Amino acid sequence: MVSSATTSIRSQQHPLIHRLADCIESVWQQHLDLSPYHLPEDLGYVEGRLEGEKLIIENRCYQTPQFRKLHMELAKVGNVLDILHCVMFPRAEYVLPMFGTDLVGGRGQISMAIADLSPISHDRTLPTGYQSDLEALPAFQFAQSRDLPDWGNIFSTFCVFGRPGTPDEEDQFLARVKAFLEVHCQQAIATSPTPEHQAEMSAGQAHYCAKQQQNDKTRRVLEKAFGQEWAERYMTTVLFDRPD
Ligand code: BLA
Repeated sequence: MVSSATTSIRSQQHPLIHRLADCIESVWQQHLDLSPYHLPEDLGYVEGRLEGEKLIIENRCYQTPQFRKLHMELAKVGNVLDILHCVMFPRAEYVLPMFGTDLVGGRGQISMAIADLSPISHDRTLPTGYQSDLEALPAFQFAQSRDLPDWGNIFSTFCVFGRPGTPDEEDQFLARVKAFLEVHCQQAIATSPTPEHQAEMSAGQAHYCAKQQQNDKTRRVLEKAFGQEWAERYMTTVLFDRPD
């Protein structure tokens, strides 16, 4: 296993992943006041092997006044698997939902794409500003949509989940994620901190992370390449760490 700084692997990934990675960073830069967020030294850039193929993981991480961590991960297993994973973790003093997206593809085709703004407040509803902004977006679901696994009851009714079947659906998915990000950034910067909600939001975020840690498909890829202990550490400290 080697760790080092490197240039982005997105130029070697599926075009939809490359475009989404660029889109996420440009919306963040345009709307938010980004500061560096330091991951554990050995987990920023990681190489391993999976079934004879080289696995590369590249992480980008920032923090802002509203978000304790903005994390985007790009991963590549030879030419067989391309992954984009991104989560925006709010600071618990802010009543904000969790943004998350995950794209999995390989051999020129995206097989699964998901994006959501997931409520984590006690009543499991999105703040009213989000609700009205999201309801105003044009309807969109993949023609090949999928049912969520059991742990996926954390996602909202606005969740988009399935397989993009055409270039047009890829474009629509990209536009939807961009709209989620823009709504999220605009709502977040207009939100004032309310320390009285801190315990509730912290518990909600911990619950979201605990559910995501139940994703056996992610865990299996990481376990096969790096072993069980490493996968557990990575899932609980980098992908879905709970707030303090
Ligand atoms: C599914 N995630 C998957 C799959 C793989 C990964 C291989 C199966 C694809 C399929 O069913 O077609 C792998 N994802 C990874 C790996 C990483 C990763 C290795 O991020 C990181 C190194 N997952 C998230 C986030 C969401 C998410 C933020 O990381 C949602 C906001 C969802 N991924 C998600 C869901 C599935 C999935 C719902 C389908 C799970 C299932 O069908 O059981």
